[in-house]
Amino acid sequence: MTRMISILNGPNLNLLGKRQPQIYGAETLADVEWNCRAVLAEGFDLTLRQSNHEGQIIDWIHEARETACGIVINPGAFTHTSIAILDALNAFEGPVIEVHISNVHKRESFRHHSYVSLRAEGVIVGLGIEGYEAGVRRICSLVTKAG
Ligand code: DHK
Repeated sequence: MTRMISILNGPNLNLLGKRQPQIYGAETLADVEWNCRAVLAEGFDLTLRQSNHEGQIIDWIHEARETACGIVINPGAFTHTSIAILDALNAFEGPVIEVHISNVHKRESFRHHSYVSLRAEGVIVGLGIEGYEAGVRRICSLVTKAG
């Protein structure tokens, strides 16, 4: 049976490739999906989605309880504000990897705290969109090891 990885993206990441390319780079979410598909282990598949709405992201995390073996999530600015997304992730049983394209620790202090990090098995920051590929690899490895 194919195991699904859910890649979730929060607000403003629909503009990836267009907004502040000096911070977030020139590549788009379509590039992220393409690159992540290239590193999938055998027997795994993925979906990549983005929403500007907190409730939609929460609904997708709930859906993942039934459909996904792991979650790679870049919650955008909700990282720093959303206890509700943390609670939803706490209701998901598989591994969670948190990704930030930029090095949030080099930026404003309000970006240094993450609610999601309280739940995530791993946190990847500042690797550009390669962070998503690292997240997908890690989910494949953790899920395979868990059997
Ligand atoms: C993306 C955002 O939209 C910001 O709100 C976060 C994150 C950082 C990123 O680096 O991918 O603070």
